[in-house]
Amino acid sequence: MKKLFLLILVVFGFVGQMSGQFNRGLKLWYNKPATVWNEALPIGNGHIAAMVFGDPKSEKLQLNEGTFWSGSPSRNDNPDGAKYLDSIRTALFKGEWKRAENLSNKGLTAKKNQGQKFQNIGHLELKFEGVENYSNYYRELDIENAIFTSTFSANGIQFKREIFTSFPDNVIVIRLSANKKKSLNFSAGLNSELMKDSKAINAQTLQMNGISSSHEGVEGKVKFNTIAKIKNKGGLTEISGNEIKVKNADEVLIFISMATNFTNYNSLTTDEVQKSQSILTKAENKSYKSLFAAHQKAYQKYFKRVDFQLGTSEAAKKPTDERIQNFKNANDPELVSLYYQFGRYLLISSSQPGGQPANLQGIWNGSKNPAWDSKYTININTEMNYWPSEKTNLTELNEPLIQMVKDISQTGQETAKVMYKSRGWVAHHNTDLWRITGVVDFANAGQWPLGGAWLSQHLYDKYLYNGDTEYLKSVYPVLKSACQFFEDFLVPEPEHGWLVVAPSNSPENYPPNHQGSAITYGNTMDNQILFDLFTKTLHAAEVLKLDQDKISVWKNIISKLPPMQIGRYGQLQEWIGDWDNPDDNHRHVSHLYGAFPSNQINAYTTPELFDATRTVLEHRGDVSTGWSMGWKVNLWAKLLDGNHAFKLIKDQLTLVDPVKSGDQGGTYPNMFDAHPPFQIDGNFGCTSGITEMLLQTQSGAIDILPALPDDWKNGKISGLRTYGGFEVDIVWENNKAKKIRIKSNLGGNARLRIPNQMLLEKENLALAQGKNSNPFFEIPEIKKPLISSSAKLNEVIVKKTYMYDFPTEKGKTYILKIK
Ligand code: FUC
Repeated sequence: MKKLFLLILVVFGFVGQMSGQFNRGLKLWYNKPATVWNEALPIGNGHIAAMVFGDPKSEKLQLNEGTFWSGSPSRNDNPDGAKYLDSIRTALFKGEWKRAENLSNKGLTAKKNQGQKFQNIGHLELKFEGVENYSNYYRELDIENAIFTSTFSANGIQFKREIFTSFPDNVIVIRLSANKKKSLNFSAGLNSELMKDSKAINAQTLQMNGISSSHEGVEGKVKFNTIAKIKNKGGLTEISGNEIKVKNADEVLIFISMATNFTNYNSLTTDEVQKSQSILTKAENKSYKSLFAAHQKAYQKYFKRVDFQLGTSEAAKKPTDERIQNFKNANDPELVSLYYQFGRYLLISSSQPGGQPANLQGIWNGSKNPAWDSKYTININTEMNYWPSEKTNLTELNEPLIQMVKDISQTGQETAKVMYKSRGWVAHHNTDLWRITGVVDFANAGQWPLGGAWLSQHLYDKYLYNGDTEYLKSVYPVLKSACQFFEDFLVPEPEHGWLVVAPSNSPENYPPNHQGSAITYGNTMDNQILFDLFTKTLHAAEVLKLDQDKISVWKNIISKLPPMQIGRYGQLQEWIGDWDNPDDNHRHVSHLYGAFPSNQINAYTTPELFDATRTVLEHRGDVSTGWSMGWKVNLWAKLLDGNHAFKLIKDQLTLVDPVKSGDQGGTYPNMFDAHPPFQIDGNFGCTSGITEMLLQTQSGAIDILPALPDDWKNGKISGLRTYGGFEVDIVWENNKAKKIRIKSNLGGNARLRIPNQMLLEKENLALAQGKNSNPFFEIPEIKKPLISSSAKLNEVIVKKTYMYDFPTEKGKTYILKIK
């Protein structure tokens, strides 16, 4: 007892000394308020959200509602598509690239509507009196409890602000307090840069409503209603113009409720005023304590499933922005675990069942004209947003993505028919709230009909984690219909007769010497995605015992897809020809899709392709836009090179000026990923990548610590999920796995690849032999690559590992210990 007491004293004494605050491990904190958006801190519940600035004199909450987008129900298919398709293909197969591009721009690209934009609702501003000369300023975002807090003193009084977005009650709750009665004096107002009506409807209630922008020929019809209700203890409130004045209050609670008239992608029939009022009415009479307790419980249900510790160091005593600034040269392992968990925090806060999927900025956008409309770019960015969801134990958060894919599997049928005379459904490289599926922007970026095929695989992959055939049945029609499109759309190319996607591009890269056109056919990524789509759909049909007649059709298509090719520099070719330029450092590494997120390439069964993947990554270099670096963390992990993956994390955790724009990616002071500008995919990509360094599930086994950097000597992570329904905890010491805990949720063979020998409950383990009998770990059989006679390949040397098999029973937990 005495020892324990001493230990507690030491631990708390030490942490307390650090800053006067306890447990900073899961906090972003600063010693000054935010002056610009990329310093403000995000809170949200997947439906509504805010960026909190924390200025003592003028507190600002920039507000978002997930369904507040420009425009109204709309489509954007180019109706001329079917007339142009054949001539585009003819041009392509003759190598008339520019002509193919011109024809695509004319006949396939949307005529007007290039997709709508996610818009900012506006902001709540609280202007305080008597706090001009403040000191002892501190603000934090506590991601363990999903709450913002700021504290400061002025005139000898200590002030505190606590702000969170309640998950169960769907309101933003603000508590303002001070350690002396009658100290709170401020005025509160709602404002927006959009057309609006903002007023105080009584001395406690502010209301603002407005309508979204018209954009690219689509009339803005999304109406929003925002209510801020002020409840004061002590003092009084009064109307002052469009604002409310609060005088001499002891404590104030403010509730913000927001709603729009959006019902679904083709209807705007919700009564936004009634909805926002009823949300508010349900919440406003609850106590702060009970609101917070319910919020914390709902949030932690997700957040606490994964715990990650890499240890701490002196560097962690500094404010978060300084830590990011110092990261490259300091030993600050705790910043990695914080950044990792921040990614999970962001997904929990921006993607909740019943809401919209996380867009390019999650759910946080301070502008009416955000970059790339803050929509869904589905040639990498939206997919990347959801890379961490299954493996970091957040499976429920996929629901909005699944719903969106189901929606575009409907809207995309007309696109398939009108533009390509094909059955099934298709989506290109963007979609939005209205589920557009046509070609946007210009052919060199937009003419990529694989967006739906890629997204569909997230639906299947969820099944690999949960083994739930009822669930699989519910998404199977989407997969089948995606295949149906390509059954009709694929054409044989003239040289080998391979079935190819034409026209297409390899997202968003230009092959050299192609007349400045990116329009091509048979690109490596397209072939890889289709290989996965048909293979997965085929497996689904087998599991569900459906469409047996389709199996031979799909097998036949798979056999006619182009194989992967290794070009003259030993590189995995991006295109059908050996056209790659080794000096090209384009941010997209589309053809490496086969290595990650797919599992067509790995060290054990496809060493040549593994080596060719590494060659591409070396050619492309490390530093790039935020999301590109996030992808590369995953790729270096898949290449089993933890030190290189860690180098990329250092590149990504480079502080970027919150105001200036540039072309170098990194991290803003508020830990948001900088493309630049802010784009959330980099956050999610890196969280996924760190997981891949510690645990992989795609190479036929559960790979323990496959890419552990030398610097991460000791650590532990718990609650990760793998294919086949396993949940895994790992403790490592001196770069060796010390203890592994595996919970089996589905039963079946557990095959583990581990860097050192281990015992199962003190018993020796059988070394694995042959194919893994667990069907969820099946590695697809791909065609042998074609290799250029000029290519010099390197031998693939993999660190020694031990591969064990042991049978598991559903519901049981197994402990492995170092031998
Ligand atoms: C794609 C990328 C850009 C950016 C945009 C939202 O076009 O090539 O880098 O991420 O999406």
